[in-house]
Amino acid sequence: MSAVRVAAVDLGATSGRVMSGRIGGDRVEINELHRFANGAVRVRGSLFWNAVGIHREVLAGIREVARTGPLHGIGIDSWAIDYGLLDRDGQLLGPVFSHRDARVDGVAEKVVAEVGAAELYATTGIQQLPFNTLYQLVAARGTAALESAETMLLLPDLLGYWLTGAIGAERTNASTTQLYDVRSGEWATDLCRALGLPWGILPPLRDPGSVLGPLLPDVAGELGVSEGVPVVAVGSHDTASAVVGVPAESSASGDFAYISSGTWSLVGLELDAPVLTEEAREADFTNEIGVDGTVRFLKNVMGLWVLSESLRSWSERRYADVELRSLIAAAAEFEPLRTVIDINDPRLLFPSTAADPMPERVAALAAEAGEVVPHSPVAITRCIVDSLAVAYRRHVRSAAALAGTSPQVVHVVGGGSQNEVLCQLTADACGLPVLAGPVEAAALGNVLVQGRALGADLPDLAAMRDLVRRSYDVRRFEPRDGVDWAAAESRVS
Ligand code: LFR
Repeated sequence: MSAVRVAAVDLGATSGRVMSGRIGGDRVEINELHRFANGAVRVRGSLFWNAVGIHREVLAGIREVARTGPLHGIGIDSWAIDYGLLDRDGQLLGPVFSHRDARVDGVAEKVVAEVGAAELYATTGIQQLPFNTLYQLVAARGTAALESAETMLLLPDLLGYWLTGAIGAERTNASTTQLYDVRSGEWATDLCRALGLPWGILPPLRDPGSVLGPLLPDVAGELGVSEGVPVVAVGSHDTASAVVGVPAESSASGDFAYISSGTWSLVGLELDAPVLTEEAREADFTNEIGVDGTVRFLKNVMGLWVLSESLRSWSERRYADVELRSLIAAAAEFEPLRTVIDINDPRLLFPSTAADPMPERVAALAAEAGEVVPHSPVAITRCIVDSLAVAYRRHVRSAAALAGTSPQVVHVVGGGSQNEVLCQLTADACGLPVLAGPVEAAALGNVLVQGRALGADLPDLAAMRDLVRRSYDVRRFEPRDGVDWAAAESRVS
């Protein structure tokens, strides 16, 4: 068939991007045509996303893709978990909360006391993150917005609704909410009932690759594009799209480990069935749904957030020489594993503020753990990358043990794949080769799933990954000896 050209919207916590993606001539190509800054905004003590502003930027990006060539489809992926509520007229009911808002403090513990951790895991198979949609909804119980809500839409579904008028919940993202029954593939309505949540607000599920519908006539008019342009449900969870874009040679269950590395690091395996054992629950692994019915068996690791929030804090305090590249370069020369901390400590979750800066939190965690306390930006940066590598080692190994597989390679995709120092440390820590890239794996996954829906000959994930391998180079990092990572791991509880 002739080439397919689509708009891929990929939204991250700190930036949004709209790419043109083209599949044709045995290659997939993407071009970033629009990028905008994103971030949560604090209003009267709460943290919100500017959803309407994001919609405006999405429109600007699609317009740019349409201006520069044919437009056959549109797909949207973003971070997971956060949602908007619609009233019975289909209007947004209040602002969209960020999962880093403190309203969820203590809620998970209450829910676990009510329904039991084992029951919760047996149904949903989801890691206990304090901000899961389930806990956000429980925190919102009794609020005017939740009481008058007709529909809950996760962010990419909300943006898709504004483009097409179609209501639904794309499955890869729905599976992250802890409101989804991973065994039956339906919403966990019994769990909602038990917690007094209005389960009727959960919209019908849809599969990645299905079509939401054509653009609404007024949207098409505003964009100056044909009304027939379809919006395709891609793996709308950015991690699901990123895993599609992993250039693995074998797509057999559990054959490769991946780290989708950005604000968060998602560390795990692609499997063909969930792992819901007691051991998996104790290790607190998540079973999210991937494209084509796969399971993303992974662990959320706090990721480069800790470093980017530290950088923000230093630059607000006008420290000299806190530019990322030079800090990372200096950190590479710094004493290895001098300080390691539990990089998933919940105290690192919330944005850095002048009153409670991120670098000081890192230092406090080190002090609490009896580690050498890092003070300088270089020492703190080294502590963060070492601690990330220790976490990657632990989770790659336990994912493999829990799933009974032995991956021989770790693919690192996303923005963090450009951090060569961290990639090398990851190879060293895991004792496995790291293949780094592509940076834009999520956008590629988005384009590939759209491409297939629009007729490209990509029968399965293996075919999609072949195309990525043919189109993008990866960098290989071999594991080096000489540092005792096992001992470092045992220093972190
Ligand atoms: C990554 C990600 C993670 C999710 C976190 C919060 O961008 O989507 O998978 O746990 O953001 O939504």
